[in-house]
Amino acid sequence: MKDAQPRAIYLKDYQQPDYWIDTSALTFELGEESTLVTSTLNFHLNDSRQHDTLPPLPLHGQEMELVSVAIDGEVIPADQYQVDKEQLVLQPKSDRFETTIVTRIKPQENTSLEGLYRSSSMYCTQCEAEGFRKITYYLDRPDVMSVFTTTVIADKEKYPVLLSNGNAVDRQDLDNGRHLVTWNDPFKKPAYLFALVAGNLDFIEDKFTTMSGREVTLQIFTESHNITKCDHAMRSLKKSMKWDEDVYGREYDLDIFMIVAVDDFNMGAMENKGLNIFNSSAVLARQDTATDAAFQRIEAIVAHEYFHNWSGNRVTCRDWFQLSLKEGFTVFRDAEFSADMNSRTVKRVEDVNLLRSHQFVEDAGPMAHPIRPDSFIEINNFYTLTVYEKGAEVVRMIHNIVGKDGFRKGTDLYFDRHDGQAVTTEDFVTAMEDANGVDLTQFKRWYSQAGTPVLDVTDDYDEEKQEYRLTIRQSCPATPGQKTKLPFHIPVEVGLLDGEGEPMPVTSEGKTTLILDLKDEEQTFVFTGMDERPLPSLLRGFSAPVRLNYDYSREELIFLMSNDEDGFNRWDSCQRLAIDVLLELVAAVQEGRELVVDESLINAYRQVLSDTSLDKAMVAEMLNLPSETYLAEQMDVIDVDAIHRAREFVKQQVAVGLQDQLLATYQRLNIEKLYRPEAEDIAERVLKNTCMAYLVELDDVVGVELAKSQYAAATNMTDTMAALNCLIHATHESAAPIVGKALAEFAEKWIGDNNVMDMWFAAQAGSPRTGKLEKIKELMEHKAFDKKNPNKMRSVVSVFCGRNLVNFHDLSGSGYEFLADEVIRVDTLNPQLAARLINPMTRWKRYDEKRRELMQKALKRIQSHDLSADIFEVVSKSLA
Ligand code: 7MK
Ligand code: ZN
Repeated sequence: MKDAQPRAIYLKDYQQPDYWIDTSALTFELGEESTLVTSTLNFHLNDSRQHDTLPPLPLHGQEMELVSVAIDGEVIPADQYQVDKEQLVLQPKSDRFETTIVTRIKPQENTSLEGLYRSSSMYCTQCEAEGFRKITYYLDRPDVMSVFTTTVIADKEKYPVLLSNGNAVDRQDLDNGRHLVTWNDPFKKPAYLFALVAGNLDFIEDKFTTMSGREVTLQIFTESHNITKCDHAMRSLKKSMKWDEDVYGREYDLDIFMIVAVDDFNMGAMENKGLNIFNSSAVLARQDTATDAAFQRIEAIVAHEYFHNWSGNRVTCRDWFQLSLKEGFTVFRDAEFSADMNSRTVKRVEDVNLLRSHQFVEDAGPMAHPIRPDSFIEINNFYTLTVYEKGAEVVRMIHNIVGKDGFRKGTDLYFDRHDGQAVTTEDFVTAMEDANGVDLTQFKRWYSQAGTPVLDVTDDYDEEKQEYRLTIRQSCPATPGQKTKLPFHIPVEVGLLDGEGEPMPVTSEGKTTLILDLKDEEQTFVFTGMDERPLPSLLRGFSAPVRLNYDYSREELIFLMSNDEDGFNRWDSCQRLAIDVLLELVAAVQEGRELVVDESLINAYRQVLSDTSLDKAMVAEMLNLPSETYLAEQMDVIDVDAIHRAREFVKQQVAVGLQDQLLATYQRLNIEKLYRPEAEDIAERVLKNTCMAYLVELDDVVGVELAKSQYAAATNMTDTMAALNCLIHATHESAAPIVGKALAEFAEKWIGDNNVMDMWFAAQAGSPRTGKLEKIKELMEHKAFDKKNPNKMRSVVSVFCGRNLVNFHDLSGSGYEFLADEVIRVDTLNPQLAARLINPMTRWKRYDEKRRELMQKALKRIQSHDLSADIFEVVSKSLA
């Protein structure tokens, strides 16, 4: 343990600061040995706070050397301020004053990738949430907003490109081969949105004319060897700018918008004002280097960061407990954008899959928290699926409650009312209420209560009265610190199908779908004039982030699958059927019974494959068996081996049962075509490759031959990776020699491309057959591997521990010891990365006794080290 145990911070303790900052002028002298930062800040006293005398001014600051402090031009002697590892405390003598603080930092030694650091040949920053305090002493909190002017000085030959937020207002050549660029950002912003980049970078440029006719310059910067991979991000940016004007009436506000790609980055990307910094994996794409999934992810992330310019930057968060204010809202915005650009139902299915297989797990684990947490030890641990994805679901529910036009009225009021302010989730909901005249008091419990609500639905039909009654009971399991919960306001969208599969009217106007507002613990909804017993289609479009139980028979699920007018529920019925069949087989494996796959699943899949009215991407989604992670979620005691056996068995039986149809579908779709990363073409590829993945399950060369030829002929990375993955997973003996050769050739060809090599690493680390622990360790010694790089670590360690369940959970405990070693090593370099890596071990209570003990032991070993606040919080909450 560290000398002092990290302490929790509480939302209820929020207070405004005693001083505000009006302007921040920063000068960076980037040198080989160290970087000198000169900061000149103009403060004024916050009059809305009570003071008898002028309060002290504590400024955040970490890991830097204080060179000098002056107030209003007078140097302050060291006995007139206090400085320790976390802060510098000054004593102001008037209610308006200017500080000039000089600090020295060493970006080249900064491995945390927070603050100012180096990534390959360049300098870059990441300040959200609290990284700015590693650059200079400051009021590093989001409610302190000021106008920034930034001057960057560096060697002109090594760092010809010098960037910061806003508009470039000065450029000069200096002595000793150095040069200077000054940037001014006229919009007040908190320090977490500050950015600086210096390097020898190439860029592509384009223009966008805004709705009011202003011309904006768009630039994307990368190291020169990646410059041919920026076009897709540029197209995505222009689409995003147009969409935010069309759908939200939001226009861009500076003359220039820049994106920079860096290889070493903890997250996907960052919305710094006018200067977004991206993980290279979230920008760079060319048909031969990136898969369709990567193209779509890039489009979504570019949009997400761009949309933050309004939902996050123009209107920001008062404190970090409000993180979901900007993140939940912005994820909702980017999801709607992706739905409009591609297939709406497919996007919904992908998002619900992510929520159910990962966010639900988080909500049921030791780190469970409401979308607006009450407390945290380390804020970096709260950039979670709960804050982001569940947060977006909560915004979506508001959207559905007030309707599309009502939502737009609400956002117009919110942006208008709060432009230039740092606000709370409460303010967001109030704007929605005020614009629509609705009362969301009960609804707001979604912000304060953690855990995934459960809906138990029963029904009955009274033939005489021609009445159908749906009874819904809600409950929510206890979560840390919240034993009991009050009922939520849950919008449950439902429809009813008659015996022919036709939709029945459910409202007096004859509509066939309706939102039921569930507000009590138990409510019964009565439908009259029902001349036959209907089959209910429940929670259409996944209208609320809940688990829903209704006792469907397999026949009913198949019926819904082919007849429901709600596309999402057609998919969901198929999933429910597959889960039902799979869990039955898991039990059979555990009891040593013979394994037999219910023919009804195979018949259902046959029907899906031949349904030409369905979007091909939907067919692929329906044929996708639920992941091992999601199946694990459904069990009281997780049995990874039984889950794996059962799932492999079903895959193989589906392949046997549908062999001809799978092959025919593959051949029909495997045609030479110009590559376009557009929804229709992507759908064809994904369905083709799904069929191939089944065919390699056969005890036959046919699948292996297909994969081999596709691998040889592929002209895009989607087809290349799909074929490589099929070869890796194939069980037939003919695959082994081919896969070794393919992997070697692949590495030789792509050794210089970081993002492509990440896929090569992940493909091997995630395979139950090739990805044994020995292989994992070997991959980490590969010359293209970098033990400090987050993308590399995730592609091997996180993929192994999170997806390769049978090997990670090996009964020897070797997987747990390996992860503990890595967490301990990484924690000294990059605590944020370490905290993400440890995640799979935090769920130890869900496993059998032997594994529980082994994981607990590994966690305790981690706990015995000198830990960062990040790992301290995760480990202590997990063991509690
Ligand atoms: C997404 C914060 C940033 C986790 C998921 C992102 C981060 C963490 C991108 C970093 C973001 N503000 O835009 O939300
Ligand atoms: Zn974001």
